[in-house]
Amino acid sequence: MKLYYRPGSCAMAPMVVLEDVGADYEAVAVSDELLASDDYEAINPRHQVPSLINDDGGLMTESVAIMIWTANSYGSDLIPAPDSWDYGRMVMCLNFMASQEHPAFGLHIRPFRFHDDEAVQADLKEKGRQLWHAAMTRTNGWAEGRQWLVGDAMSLADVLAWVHARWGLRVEPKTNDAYPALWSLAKRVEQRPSVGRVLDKVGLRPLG
Ligand SMILES: N[C@@H](CCC(=O)N[C@@H](CS)C(=O)NCC(=O)O)C(=O)O
Repeated sequence: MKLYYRPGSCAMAPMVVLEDVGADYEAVAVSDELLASDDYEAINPRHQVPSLINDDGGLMTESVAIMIWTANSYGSDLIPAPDSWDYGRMVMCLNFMASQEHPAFGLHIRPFRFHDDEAVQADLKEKGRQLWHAAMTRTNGWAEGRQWLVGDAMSLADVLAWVHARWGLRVEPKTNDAYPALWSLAKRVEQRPSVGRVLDKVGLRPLG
């Protein structure tokens, strides 16, 4: 299998799961040139990561789908039993982060993709910042007073929350100042050996 990723991106979340279950996969770093290329468009028409190609040439995109498929296929303690309340809560967290936090972050860091006028872009950037904080406030609330977002054990939800907590270092006020519960959770996630291996592979430093 091949996982196409960019360092720091949402693709690090499925990469952690592949690494954690010991899957036989190749991590392919996608440069700006490859991302924009026709070759990559054939893999991912939206020119985004992650993209997972399986050994039969099958394609899966969407971080959450790849995480859930990997955890279920290989067996993982990062995914609760499918008939449990915790499973539903885990999907709730994943879906919320992917559908609310992620687009808000995109609007904040790349407002130029949404409008050509620079004055409008400045407004959109600020709106993205506000939407990001509204979503992060909710996720941080789920983390308050707990070790993990769901139940008593680390799950896929914590892995994606870790990626987003790192993104929040690029939004004012930053995660470490504004969201102490999420910040502590992100640092706990980094104690997992598979997460350390992914940071090494993609060339990023652990959180201080
Ligand atoms: N809904 C998709 C979003 C994928 C996405 O936005 N990927 C970003 C990285 S986090 C990307 O490839 N950005 C490159 C670009 O848009 O130029 C998912 O969760 O996998």
